[in-house]
Amino acid sequence: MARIKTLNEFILDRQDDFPFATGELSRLLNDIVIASKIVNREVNKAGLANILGATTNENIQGETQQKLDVYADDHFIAAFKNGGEACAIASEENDDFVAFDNERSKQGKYVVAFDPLDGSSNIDVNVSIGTIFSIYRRKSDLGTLATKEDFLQKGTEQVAAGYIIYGSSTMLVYTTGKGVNGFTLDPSIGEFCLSHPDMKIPVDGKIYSMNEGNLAFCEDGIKDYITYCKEVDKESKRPYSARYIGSMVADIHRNLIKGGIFIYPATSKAKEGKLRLLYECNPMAFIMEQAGGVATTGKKRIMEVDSTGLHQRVPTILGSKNMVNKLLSKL
Ligand code: P6P
Repeated sequence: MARIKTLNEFILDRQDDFPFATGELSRLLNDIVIASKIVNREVNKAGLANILGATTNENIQGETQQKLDVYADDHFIAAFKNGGEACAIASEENDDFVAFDNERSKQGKYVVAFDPLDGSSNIDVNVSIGTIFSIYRRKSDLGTLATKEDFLQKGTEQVAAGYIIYGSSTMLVYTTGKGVNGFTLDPSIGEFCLSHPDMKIPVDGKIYSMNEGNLAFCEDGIKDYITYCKEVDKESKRPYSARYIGSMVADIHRNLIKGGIFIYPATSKAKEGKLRLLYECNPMAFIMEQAGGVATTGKKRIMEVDSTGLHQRVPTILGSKNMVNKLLSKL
């Protein structure tokens, strides 16, 4: 039986991937691991604890905050603040970024943007949800308070990105620019263990993921592509399957493994689409490209989009190369 490799061992083994690495990024990734285990514990028993349901608060998106959202946000922020490797964070649940004003954190080399619990509208119906994170080197000087410019970097500047999916099992999938690796949490030992080494998205697929309720408000090229997916080919085989969970982490994770395309485009109601560049689209784009897929706004590579705001939205098309290229041919 092959020896189990834990995420901690994997991170340490790969530390040499970073020239002049002195372990800070490894420790930052471990901070994420710790927080994800705490969140996982609560997500798994959300139905029992009085942690289900929504608070009376709204986040900057105008979305009602689910109690687990707030719980996850608090614990990830605490992990980053106590870990000392990050000098600041930006979160979907916080209007502005949070610069940690203590001497140790001000020496932190990194900033982290994250969505603590993406897909949270699915919490009460027991559908998979996830955490998405994106890590940048700070631009501001060590020893000073972080600035907003530390976050307003192109996706190509990310040093690491990943997600945790709280589903039938809990997995952590991440990249540091040297491929994508997936780890499954073994509850019996409380460790994430390497289960999906060197993940690659199939170059083609038969799954398209889109909220077709928005189709009437999309440009004709998107409509044409969805029509193409539904056309019965000459052998009258059913060409494609529609799979849409409404939880980005779950939809992307499935397509990463099986092949597919995820589409959240601009509409006449939302000119820049719905998904956020900083803590949803850029990290997922980094993962997708590192796994051999394509990540585009329909006009340009997502990771080349200029970052102009913490909660900036972009049209999002992610997935198997051949499927994305087919869609792009119709735009
Ligand atoms: P819609 C969840 O709220 C989220 O941010 C993503 O996880 C998901 O892909 C998308 O929004 C779903 O949006 O409009 O289809 O409900």
